[in-house]
Amino acid sequence: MSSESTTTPPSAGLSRSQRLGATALWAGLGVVSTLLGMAAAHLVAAVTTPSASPVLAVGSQVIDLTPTPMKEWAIRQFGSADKIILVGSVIIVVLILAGVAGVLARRRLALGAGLLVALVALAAAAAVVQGSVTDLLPSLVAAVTGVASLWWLHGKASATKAGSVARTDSSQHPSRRGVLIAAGALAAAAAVLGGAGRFITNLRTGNVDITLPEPASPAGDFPEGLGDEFGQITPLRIDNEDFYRVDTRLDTPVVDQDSWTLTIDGDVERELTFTFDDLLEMDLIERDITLTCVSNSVGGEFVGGARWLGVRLTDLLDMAGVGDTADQIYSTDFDGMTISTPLDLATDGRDSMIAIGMNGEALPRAHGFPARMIVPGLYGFISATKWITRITLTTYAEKSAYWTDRDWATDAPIKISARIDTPQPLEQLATGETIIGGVAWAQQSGGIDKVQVRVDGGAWQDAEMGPEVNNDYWRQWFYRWDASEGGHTVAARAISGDGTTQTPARAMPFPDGASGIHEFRVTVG
Ligand SMILES: Nc1nc2c(c(=O)[nH]1)N[C@H]1C(S)=C(S)[C@@H](COP(=O)(O)O)O[C@H]1N2
Ligand SMILES: [Mo]
Repeated sequence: MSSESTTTPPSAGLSRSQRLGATALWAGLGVVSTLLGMAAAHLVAAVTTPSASPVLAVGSQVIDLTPTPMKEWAIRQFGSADKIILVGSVIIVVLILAGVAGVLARRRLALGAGLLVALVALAAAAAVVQGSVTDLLPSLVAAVTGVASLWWLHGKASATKAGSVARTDSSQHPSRRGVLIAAGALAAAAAVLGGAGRFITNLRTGNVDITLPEPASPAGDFPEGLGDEFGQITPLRIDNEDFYRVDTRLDTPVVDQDSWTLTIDGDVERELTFTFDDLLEMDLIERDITLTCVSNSVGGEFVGGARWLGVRLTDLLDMAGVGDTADQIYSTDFDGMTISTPLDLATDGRDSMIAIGMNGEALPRAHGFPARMIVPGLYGFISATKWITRITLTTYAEKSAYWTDRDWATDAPIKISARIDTPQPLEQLATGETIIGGVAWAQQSGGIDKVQVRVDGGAWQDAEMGPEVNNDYWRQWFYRWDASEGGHTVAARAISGDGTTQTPARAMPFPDGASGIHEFRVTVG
């Protein structure tokens, strides 16, 4: 290489371990500079647009671009941890490249800085694609902070013996310790900035305390569910903090209820726009409804029962006057995300609503504040639009929603299913009486009539049933099993009020929901 003849290689004259140490030091400087840039950007994003934080912007872009089968695989592998794993992976890749940038900077600062800028440029592009031009700000801050930090550390490290390009006597150089102290100070600054960003985000995404009006049509008394004496059966009603969350977002969006509006347009006689206060003044219905995600695998955790308060969807649609060509309710969230709902099913008399309350409180921000759609009996991905701002009456031929574009079904009623909550798969149990128990759901199909349990592939035995809430709500169940020593297989299946028995035929969640029996092994004794 011709350049080698004019430049002394950075590692010339050093021992192997010194060379390794020097490389590690420079990689570390790249990592510290990048962390500082990311933390500064995170803080700026927390104050402006949280989703424009570089790592989140890249993560969201990855979500959008990931093919459906791979996304399904990730959800199967990681469940509700999929987002953490995605963000973690993005951070790891970024930090590896940051290390490379540090090593490059050792030879030429411009090379390392160039790689950092290229990384930030990717994040900036993602932020703009996901949001708007103003979302560039955090990335700009990341670039400036990261490069300035690398430049500063480069100056310090180049002057040390191990880091120097043209080495002379070590006594004339500042110690490596000085570099480490400088890097440590920047790392501490990164932790402070990142922590401040997190603090502000938590403040902004806190739930809104609003006194909700009394419903014109209340849900009535809620029965006491099966208690602790039945082991670990899921509570009959899930608290807001514990309710499963599934959406395409990596942040918790902050939507201001005072400027929020809901518009009904498309094939309607008159286009209407409602404010949050308009909804509060309308007749409200209150209903206990179990929400389920199409991505839920058999025995999975993406299902939950809650009490919802909202305006009847048909009240709003009647005010607008739906035309006769529409077959799809195409709803849009505050950020342009779209969900399709079959018009005929949503308006067939079931308790579809634009919900503003969940379990006696305003909707938590993570669950759609200020308002979301709830349609009993349809999986959330075709009905439960959170942060909803627009309802467009249209046709499937004319407009296709986010998951339709990713080949998911447009018609997806919730499949009947029983889940065993206790015992857990592969659990080690004592001999004697053991509770096998869980929940089962069959929304809009006459509710759950029966659950049956099968041990070691024997005959199906009727379980005892918890209290019935309504046909749109799940039901707890349990079975007293006299467990004998050895390995056993336990299974449960549900039978709905309209006489449908849960099918043993296995299906994956894609494209219209999982089916099959929840069955697994336990060990007794
Ligand atoms: N705006 C928006 N609404 C959304 C989603 C989304 O990604 N964005 N996910 C849907 C899916 S797939 C489900 S299962 C439900 C989950 O609602 P939850 O997070 O309140 O449980 O919200 C639905 N509404
Ligand atoms: Mo979902």
